[in-house]
Formats: sequence, C-alpha cells, structure tokens
Amino acid sequence: MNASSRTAKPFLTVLEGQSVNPPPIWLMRQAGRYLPEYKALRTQAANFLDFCFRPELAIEATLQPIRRFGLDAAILFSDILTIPWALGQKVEFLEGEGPVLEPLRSADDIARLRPDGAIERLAPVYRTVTGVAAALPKETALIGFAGAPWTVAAYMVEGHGSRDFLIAKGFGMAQPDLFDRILDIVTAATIEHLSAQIVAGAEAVQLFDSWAGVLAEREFRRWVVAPTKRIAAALRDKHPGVPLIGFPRGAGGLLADYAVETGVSCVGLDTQVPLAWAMKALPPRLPVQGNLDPVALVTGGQALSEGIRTILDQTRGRPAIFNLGHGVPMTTPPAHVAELVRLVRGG
Ligand code: 1CP
Repeated sequence: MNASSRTAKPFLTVLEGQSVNPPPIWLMRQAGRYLPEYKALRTQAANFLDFCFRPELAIEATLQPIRRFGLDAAILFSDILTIPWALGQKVEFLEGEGPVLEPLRSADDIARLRPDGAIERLAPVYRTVTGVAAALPKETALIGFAGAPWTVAAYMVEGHGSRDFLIAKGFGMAQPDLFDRILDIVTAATIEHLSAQIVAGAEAVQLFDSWAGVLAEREFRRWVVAPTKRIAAALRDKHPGVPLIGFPRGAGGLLADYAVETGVSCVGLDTQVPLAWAMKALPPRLPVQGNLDPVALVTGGQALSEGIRTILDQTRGRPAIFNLGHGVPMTTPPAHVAELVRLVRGG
C-alpha cells in the first residue's frame, strides 16, 4: 500500500494517529440479518458456515452495507468460529439457536485438534478478502478480523454461547495447563489467519474479545492481555504498518492496561466505557473506536442524535473512529443506520 492511496482512506488515516473531522464511521456487525438483502442472499446456502465459505456469497454480504450506507470501512463477512472449525472441532450453527460446538473438556479432546493444515482449510475466506478488495470504492478500507484467543477458546470449551462462560472459565481455573494449551493453539492459528487476510488484501485487522468482560483481573491479564500481546507483536513483525484494533468488550478499568500492554494500534470502546474517563486514562495519541449504544440505533430519534453528539464532542481532537459499542442488533431499522451516517458526517 503506497502513501497516496492510504491517505485517501480516512479510516486508515485515523489508525495512523491523525484526527479526522468528521470521523470515519463503520459498524460492528454491519452486515447481517437486519438487512433484507442479506436475508435474501442467505437463503442460497444450506447453513451459515457454508455461506461463510462461499466467496461469491460472502463477498456480496460484505459489500451490501457499503452500497447502502457508504461506510468508510468494510469488514470481511465471516465468523470468529471458523478457527475452531479449521482446527478440526465440530462446529454447527443451528437456526435461531446460534453456534453449537463439540466441547473440549480433556487432554484427549485437545490432542485431537489438527493445527496443521488449518489455514489451508480457510482458503475460501482469503479468496473473499481478495474479491472484496477488488470491488471496494477507492476511499473505503477493508478490515479483516478474528476472535481473540480467550473468546474463541471460551466457545471451544463451553460448546455454545453463554452469559458468563462459567464452564470455560472454571476449566481454565481448574486446569490452567490444559487451558493454556488451547490458548496457544488458537493464538498461533489466529496469527496465521490474520496474516493470510492481510496478504489477501485486508488493510487493518480487528480482534473481537467479546467475552473479556466476564474475567477477573488475574485471568484477564493471562488470557486476554498476554495472547493479544503475542498476536500484536507477531503481526507487527510480519506486516509492519498494518494496524490492529483490539476490542476487549467489558474490560472496564482494565482497559487502560490493555491499551498500553498489548501494543494494539487502536482500542475499541464498548458501550459502557465512560468517554471522559477513557480520554484521560488512555495514551493521548492512541486511536479509539466506538461507542454508541446499539439500542440508541434501534430506537432512533433523539436517543440517536444525542448519543452521536456526545461521542463527537467528547472525542474531538483525538484520532477516533465512530462505531457502536457492540454489534448492530437484528431489530435495527436500516433507515436508522442511514440517519446515523448522515448525522456523523454533519448532515
Ligand atoms: O444465519 C446467520 O445469519 C447467522 C448470524 C451470524 C452472522 C451474520 C453469525 C452467527 N455470525 C455472523 C457474521 C459475523 N460474526 C461477522 C461479520 C459480519 C459483520 O460484522 O458485518 C463478525 C465480525 C462476527 C463476529 C462474531 N461471531 C463475534 C464477535 C462479535 C460480537 O458480536 O461479539 C461472536 C461472539 C460470534 C459468534 C457468533 N456467530 C453467530 C452468532 C449468532 C454468534 C453469537 C453467539 C452467542 O450468542 O454467543
């Protein structure tokens, strides 16, 4: 990527540490079931993983929100649970129920994982990245992503979604050596997976640590900060200049240490992070991303316009990317997303 094409993309300019006004905007989970055109496209695949592994469908799903809303960045259409699948774990997405995995609960279960060849099994994902990169408007950046090791390992041990990931957390506390083995396997695969996305055309990558908030300080440092630091260092080494956004949802007061110790290039702020606190607690030149309450987007009207105004006011002068504090809810009226983009851009 040369300097002139980079500067043409406001999203990347912010990640280089410059403040841009109005800020670039994209939304976590900007593709998906709140869009009628996604629901129509989704009927072409037998199941969700099949959809993720068919580049012609995944490319189209990635581009749908860009066409409709002109966002500043596209995010690869895929899922964080493609890594456990590629490692040989049984993963299914049941309609209306979410992901179901054959849970890892013993040394034997872990020994059956097949890290060799995992990245080759994900080849269709990289073809999707290359296809999207070729189709995007020149001012739109392309984000690759993966789940962070704790969040992915939590699904691998728990076997399904959960409010508190009690089983995964308890397994990690009771059998720290076995849990470290899972984290090591996932961390190594994640480095390869993000690296392959960058080679295929991703200009920035994000680590979703959606369940960081269920951990106490000691486990947060071992299972969130340490593996993220390893990934950041490996990517900096392999792909200098490609930014890594870390999103440790629910980190609370540990966010400041996460921001400094992991070496990520930008931190994603979840809905509950008080902006006045974050502006003081985080290094002053560190780019931030966030953090409109997704419910304000569903609600619209004054809740939306006032939520936007507060974020624009409080992040002024700092390199900031406008986003939600978590993903776009399924019940979001698409017209509210159009209104959000218009208001952020000063309309
Ligand atoms: O049939 C369908 O349409 C399934 C719904 C769906 C979609 C649209 C799932 C199942 N995953 C996705 C796509 C997806 N997932 C993307 C790309 C789209 C985009 O961002 O525009 C991304 C970045 C993800 C990431 C993801 N998957 C996360 C991290 C972000 C977050 O929301 O916290 C997590 C936790 C998952 C697991 C997952 N995949 C799907 C579901 C329903 C879930 C959550 C399960 C649970 O409740 O625990």
